[in-house]
Amino acid sequence: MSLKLIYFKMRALAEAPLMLMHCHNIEHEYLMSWEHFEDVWAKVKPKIAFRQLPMLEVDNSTQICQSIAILQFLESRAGLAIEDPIQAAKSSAILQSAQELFFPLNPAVNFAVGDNFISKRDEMREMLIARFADLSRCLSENDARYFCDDIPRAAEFATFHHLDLSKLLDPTLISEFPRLEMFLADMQAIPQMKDYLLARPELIEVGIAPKLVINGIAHPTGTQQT
Ligand SMILES: N[C@@H](CCC(=O)N[C@@H](CS)C(=O)NCC(=O)O)C(=O)O
Repeated sequence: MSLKLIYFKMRALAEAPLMLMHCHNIEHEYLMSWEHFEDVWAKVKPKIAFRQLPMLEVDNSTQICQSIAILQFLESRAGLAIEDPIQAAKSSAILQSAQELFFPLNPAVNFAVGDNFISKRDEMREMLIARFADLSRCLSENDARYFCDDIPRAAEFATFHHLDLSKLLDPTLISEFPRLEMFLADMQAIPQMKDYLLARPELIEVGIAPKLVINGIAHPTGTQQT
């Protein structure tokens, strides 16, 4: 089965699928929208099921959109799906709750600058702290390393991404939650995760002029080829 994940120059909704594929040895290609479609986003957008990316293309034919659907498909592909319906529902609830952190956290870190960045950061603080407290409580409720057991699944990769990204918004937020810090450390200690985090494009100049450093060249974040 061939898998192509299509996205843009952003550190956002492709992170969790990429981490899951790296950590669970799922072969894949990661392509920018303009590489895959050979056209500008404005022309591609109307042809995509929900007019947004990421999208996972399976065997050059089936297109899976919506990041949660992509993650759940990859989870099942990796043989990670939880059989017990109660545990599966719990894991799904955590995945959805983590993904709700996407907005406004991810756009702010990837795109907001100057006073706009500062005001967005301050406005979302209370919401982030409340959701971080929820996630921390879910982790503390069992004796396992992660939310259900000691296996990192979609819920864990999505949570990792948003918590990790929050450090670029305000590194003090996460430091109020030692259980979440421990979770991040456990995830970072997974050998393939370490490799992925070291190799991925660095996101620089957050809040000033955000750029991703791809193959040594700093590119402004966005949906356009540069
Ligand atoms: N609910 C969607 C949200 C996808 C989304 O917001 N994608 C943004 C990039 S992060 C996008 O495609 N932006 C370009 C556009 O809307 O034209 C998901 O989880 O996949």
